Amino acid sequence: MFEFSPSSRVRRSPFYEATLAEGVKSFTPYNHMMMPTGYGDPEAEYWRLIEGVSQWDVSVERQVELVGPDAGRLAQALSPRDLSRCAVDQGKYVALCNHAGTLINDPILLKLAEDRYWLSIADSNILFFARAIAAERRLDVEVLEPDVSPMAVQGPKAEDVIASIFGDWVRGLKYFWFRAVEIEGIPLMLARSGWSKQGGFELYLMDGSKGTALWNLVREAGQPWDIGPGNPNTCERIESGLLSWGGDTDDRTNPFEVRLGRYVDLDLADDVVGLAALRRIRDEGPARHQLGVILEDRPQAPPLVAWRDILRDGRKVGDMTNGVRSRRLEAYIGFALVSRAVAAGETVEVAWDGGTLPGRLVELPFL
Ligand code: THG
Repeated sequence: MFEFSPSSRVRRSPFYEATLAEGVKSFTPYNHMMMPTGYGDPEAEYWRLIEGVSQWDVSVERQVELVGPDAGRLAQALSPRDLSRCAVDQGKYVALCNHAGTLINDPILLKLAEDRYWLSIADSNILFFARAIAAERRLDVEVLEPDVSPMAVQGPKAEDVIASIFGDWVRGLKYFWFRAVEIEGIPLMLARSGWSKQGGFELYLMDGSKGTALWNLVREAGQPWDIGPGNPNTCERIESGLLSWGGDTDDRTNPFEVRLGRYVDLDLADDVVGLAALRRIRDEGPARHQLGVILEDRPQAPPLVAWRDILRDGRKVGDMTNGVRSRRLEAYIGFALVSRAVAAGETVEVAWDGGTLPGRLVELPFL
């Protein structure tokens, strides 16, 4: 094997030292940082998320902060989702698009104040994009990346752990809502969110020098519930139907193709970036849609690392964009981004080892 060359272009997480101490075994690059992807026991890490509580370094989910008198105007210009009723302390999932209506990121938007927002982004450069839109429109707003690094606490026991640290009020926190808190001198934003369907919270650390302190505080508080390290879990997120931007999307994917149409409000003003294109796509009908695919007679095959052709009657109708052996379904499953001429219930062929395997299309999510 080869080694990873450290560089100042690839930034360290504030939780880096803590994850080393936990025995992290692998990383993946994301937003010019390294995200932990395993601690050496995938089986235990999966079941800890499904049945217990898991602690994740997701500092790679960087924040793009919009601050100033026109922050709200810029947030709405970037978001084809109506933000007019988004309250301070509320978050919303948004499908950021370019002028062609192509999905360029799928962040959680957090409204911190009337003049201050964070976009908690997936793996693409929204800082440059937001600055360009702001400048072209002569908006009075600053766009910057603040010193903010999320840690996720996920799983059915996450609420007990977080309540034991911050108090029982956290049990009443609504999905994607958040509150500023401080614990042992560590400033953070506590949100109910996270990239799993097992429930949980995200702690947005607002002082990068306190990463180890925060990690250890949560780790200690979680001991009664057997907390342990984990990371965004490929198997769980595929079972749960969560989108991975850049993994399940390509350079022509629009929100309607990947089940994000319900976050697009076509009645918004024309100056929302991409809205005209999105109206046209809606009228014409998107080319593809996203389904699940189950490879019945397979495999202990490893997770997919590249898209595979999906065929019907020998002709390509789309792509399998991810794949994993589901531990709960005991089958090999993945997402299919396929022509709308193909529907759930149909059988297709998936390109595999020079031949094909039969696959059954189903609606998402699997579980
Ligand atoms: N947390 C934070 N930042 C993030 C992510 C996160 N940035 C990158 C990436 N994840 C953004 N993408 C997603 C994708 C899906 C969800 C959250 C962020 C998600 N979706 C739910 C669903 O699809 O069922 C709920 C959507 C809804 O009800 O509005 O949670 O995880 N900080």
